Amino acid sequence: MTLSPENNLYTHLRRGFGIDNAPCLILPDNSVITYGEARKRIGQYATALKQLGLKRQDRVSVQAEKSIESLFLYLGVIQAGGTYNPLNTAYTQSELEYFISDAHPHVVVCDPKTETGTKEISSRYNVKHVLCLDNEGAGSACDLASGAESSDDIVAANEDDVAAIIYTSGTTGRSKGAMLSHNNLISNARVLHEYWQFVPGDVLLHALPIYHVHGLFVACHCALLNGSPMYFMAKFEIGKVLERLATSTVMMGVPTFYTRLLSDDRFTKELCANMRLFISGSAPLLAETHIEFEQRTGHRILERYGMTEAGMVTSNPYRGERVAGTVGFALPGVEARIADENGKILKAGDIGVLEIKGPNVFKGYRNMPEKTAEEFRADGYFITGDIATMDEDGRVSIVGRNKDLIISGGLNIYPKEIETEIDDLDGVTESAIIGVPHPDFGESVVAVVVAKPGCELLQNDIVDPLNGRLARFKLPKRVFFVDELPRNTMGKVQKNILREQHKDLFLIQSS
Ligand code: MCA
Ligand code: AMP
Repeated sequence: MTLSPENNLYTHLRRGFGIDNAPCLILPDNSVITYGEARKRIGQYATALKQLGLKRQDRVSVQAEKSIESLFLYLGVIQAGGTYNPLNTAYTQSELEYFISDAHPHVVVCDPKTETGTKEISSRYNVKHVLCLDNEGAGSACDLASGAESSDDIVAANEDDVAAIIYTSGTTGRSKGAMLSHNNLISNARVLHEYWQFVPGDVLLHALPIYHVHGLFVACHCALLNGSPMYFMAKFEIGKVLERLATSTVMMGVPTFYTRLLSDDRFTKELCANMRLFISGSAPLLAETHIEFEQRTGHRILERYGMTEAGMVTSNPYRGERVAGTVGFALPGVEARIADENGKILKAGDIGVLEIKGPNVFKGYRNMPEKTAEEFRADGYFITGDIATMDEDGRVSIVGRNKDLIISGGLNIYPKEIETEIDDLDGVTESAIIGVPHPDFGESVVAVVVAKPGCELLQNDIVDPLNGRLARFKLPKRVFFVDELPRNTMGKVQKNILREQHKDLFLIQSS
């Protein structure tokens, strides 16, 4: 293992950067940040962080809205050899406390609105510096960078130094910090850039959040490696996305982006004339969405599959058949197999758990060596927890999940975390959280609650106390009260029965 700037992710991204006056980011008001300006600004963040004493692999935890400054901050952390830890802006202060206690960051960057609370939490964990960035990219972090000299020096790294920690919710209630190395991110970025055939002239429409693998790594790294401009939007707003489509060539999105586009009459084939690629992932894309999209636009959405722990794993081909309801083939360098629960490898066509191996697979969960070990086979394959099948040619279809997980609008929600909070409420005996089909979010959260005898509870008695403890996207959209939960002979709650009972809840309401 050698320490070298060559092993730093930023070295590779910067080699892809366009010439200094080429556009890098195009903002909603049409102002343009060039690659030269971006490089200079990133170099200022790198210097500022080093002046704060940031050392190789020190963590910088960031809970800030998407802006050009938060993107430059990310790249500045990488250039400075630090470890970037983005946090969903919807997380509450009580959720934030856990992340700070676990990541033990050197620097925390938050929104000015939460500065007081974040400083209080940070002081309990000896965080050295708390800085701010607002949704316009203004604040003390930005000021600090503005006052620093820009440097082009890239800090030497080992290829398995941790470049990023991304928290994924845990099935036991505690979130796990997936540690992604420089090499994990470099290898995945390179493969995707080539597999999806990025070409000069590409323009990426970027409407995803940048606190997750999809928006931060998959989307930004492809564009930066290609030296392409990105239409950089704070969030997915249908009107703004429609405005930019005519001059974009590539869009990446969660299935909700595509269903929202389809439900808008202004979304036409003509508007997509310049587009070469629509990519979907993070949650299953319904085959009917794929078909309707092709009928409306002539484009076949390219569906791919990935996870925080491994970046992108499989993809439908760029040229060749993109089959609705499948996630395509293991990406070059990635090995995939289907196994039963004991690890016995199954044959083509059988249904089992998808296991994967490759340079994209993470180093482990921070501070959780046992949990990490449980999720790997002895021969190094990572057990994804997704139920899948693979045909003779290696094409993979995801058919379910072996983990109790809800994916709502591309965001993962672990029922256990919500059940634990509800079960603690006065008047509650127990609860079950299920995901049911939802026309906009794909799946939506529903609570089924057993009240204590004699307790009359209403939906608000359950949802209101969770507000402030859990991010709002996790809150149940509906609550049902029952006398008892259905259980099998082993005493396990039969969530499949509850899901079946409520499967039309949102579909009927919306029609
Ligand atoms: C917002 N809300 C949600 C969600 N988002 N509720 C359930 N599920 C959601 N995903 C709630 C808010 O709490 C709020 O409720 C209300 O909806 C409006 O909030 P707003 O922010 O205006 O919502 P939106 O703009 O309509 O956002 C929906 C969205 C967004 C565009 C689907 O959630 C989104 O951009 N999702 C993408 C997430 C993503 O990047 N996932 C990739 C993870 P209230 O009013 O009650 O407060 S990476 C990954 O999964 C792997 C690696 C992979 O394969 O990619
Ligand atoms: P995350 O933990 O946020 O990284 O989410 C990863 C999970 O999202 C995977 O384990 C899958 O369950 C799911 N996922 C991602 N892409 C797809 C897809 N194209 N089809 C079905 N599920 C997907």
